Amino acid sequence: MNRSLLVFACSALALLATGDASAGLPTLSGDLEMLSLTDVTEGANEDNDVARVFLEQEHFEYDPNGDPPTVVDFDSPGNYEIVDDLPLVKPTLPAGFYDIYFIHFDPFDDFVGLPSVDGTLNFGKQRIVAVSAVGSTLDSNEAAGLMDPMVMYPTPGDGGRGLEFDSDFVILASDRHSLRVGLQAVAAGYDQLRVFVVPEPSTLILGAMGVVGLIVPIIRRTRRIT
Ligand SMILES: [Ca+2]
Ligand SMILES: [Ca+2]
Repeated sequence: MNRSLLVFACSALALLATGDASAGLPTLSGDLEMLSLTDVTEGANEDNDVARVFLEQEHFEYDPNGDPPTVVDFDSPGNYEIVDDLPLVKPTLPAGFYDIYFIHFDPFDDFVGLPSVDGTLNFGKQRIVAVSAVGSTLDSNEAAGLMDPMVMYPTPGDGGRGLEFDSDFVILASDRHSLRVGLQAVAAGYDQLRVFVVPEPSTLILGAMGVVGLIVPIIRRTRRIT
């Protein structure tokens, strides 16, 4: 009896420790739509009214000692509305296991007016670690393998793909659970971002503590009985 309870406790702890690393897809609101894309080059998936979001990699292990180094555009909560809001030196992405999401907004090139979208991704129990939103940064991520190998990406150096931090904006919430994006078409350009998320560590620890708290008294009780 004790033994089977211990096995159960160990299995539960192992499950919590290794993760339900992905706590499910983010909840989207506003002009965002979850849609897997296989081609994010300009013109391949155009829409004036919605930006597409998809999971590029799930639980991807990035190790800067083994993989090519890569950078991100910001890794701190805040409002990024103008170029000066971005850090002067691009932060490097720390080692870790990431779920990586891609956001793609590409209006039709013959648009009238200025198509724009505004929406929020809420990652629930996952935490946003970093965001890439400049073309050269997105290129760097892809060169380091932080992308979906089944997706066709823009040619490195394609300046049209990143955000313009005067007409576009990104807000990373202070709790790191949600990201708001406001994207606007400029000429024939398009807007792309990459978001790196990890499970909230506190939920794993609290979950493991909860299991221990439940199991230990049961084991003690059965020991007394047997
Ligand atoms: Ca276009
Ligand atoms: Ca833009």
